Amino acid sequence: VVVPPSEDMEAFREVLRSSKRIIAIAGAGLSAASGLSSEESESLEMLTYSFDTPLGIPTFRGAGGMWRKYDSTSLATPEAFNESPSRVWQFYHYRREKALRAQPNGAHLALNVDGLSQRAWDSYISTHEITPPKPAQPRMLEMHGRLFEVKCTSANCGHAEMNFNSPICEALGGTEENVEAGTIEDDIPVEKLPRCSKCGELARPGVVWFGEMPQHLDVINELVRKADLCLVVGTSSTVYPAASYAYKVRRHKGKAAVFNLDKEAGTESADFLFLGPCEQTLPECLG
Ligand code: BJW
Ligand code: ZN
Repeated sequence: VVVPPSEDMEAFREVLRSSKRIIAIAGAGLSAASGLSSEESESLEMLTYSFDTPLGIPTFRGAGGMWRKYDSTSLATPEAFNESPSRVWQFYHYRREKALRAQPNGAHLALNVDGLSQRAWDSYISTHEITPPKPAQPRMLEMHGRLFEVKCTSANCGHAEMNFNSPICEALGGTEENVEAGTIEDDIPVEKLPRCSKCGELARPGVVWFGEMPQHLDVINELVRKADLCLVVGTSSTVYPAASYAYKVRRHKGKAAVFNLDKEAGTESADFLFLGPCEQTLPECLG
């Protein structure tokens, strides 16, 4: 018999209070509602409650997801990059520009996990004039890499660095509209795409594509093995190994709670389900 997950917030809070090792798996849905307004970010209060706008960062799957316009294997694989670095770079340039302009939302603040969470946290610290405790372990592990890292494609060099330039190179500037429209053209010569700052070879985004090894797996596996509560936030739970973590935590009698717009996403491995925008449900449940 499959027991449907509970939506009882009080029961969840009880589990939360008694849990000692909590992990959260955050997917693209965490930032889906992070809008483009900058004036609104001035006060933290506003920043936390003002992002029910449709202007956000597109997810991969689900309503408005990028994989509805594009085939994931034509953009997020090493083979796609070899075939057309121009096409793949246009996709990543578009996403960099979106992320650069986005503001953290209530879910980032509640979880304090990614680049946007760091900004929410920094803003919280400066508003409240507190010194944060040093975490024993890194707060966040970016297992699928970083949009703002740029890596050399030459095995001899391997240089990697963070790069927040907008645009990342002249030739990519202005190509965002095509990506949005679903019509990327393979028209940028490879010498005009981002190049390694050390050796001049072609550079690639520092993300993890299908078929590549996710990062920090040793630490992550250890955290999963010991976790007594697993929060699954804004992810379709379709990409492995991340999609298996909630199941693994439950297998050793830990609990799992899903925060998603879609009642089908990952809920076969959940004790709790909080259906709705995570920028609202997470602060409510964790706050
Ligand atoms: C909201 C919301 C709001 C919206 N509030 N919710 C068959 C079986 C098993 C595995 C495989 C298999 N065939 C191939 C594989 C392996 C493959 C895989 O899993 N493929 C599947 C498609 C089947 N995996 C890999 O290749 C991985 N590597 C690997 O396996 O290495 C070997 C290995 C062996 C043994 C052990 C360990 C490793 C690598 C995967 C790399 C994925 N890369 C990407 C791109 C990253 C770079 C970039 O940013 O472009 O990662 S693809 C993309 O999908 C991205 C994401 O991290 C990943 C998951 O997506 P996510 O985050 O779940 O987003 P969405 O869009 O799917 O979902 C958004 C959700 O949010 C939806 O549910 C919405 O409803 C919800 N939402 N707004 C709450 N406001
Ligand atoms: Zn190089």
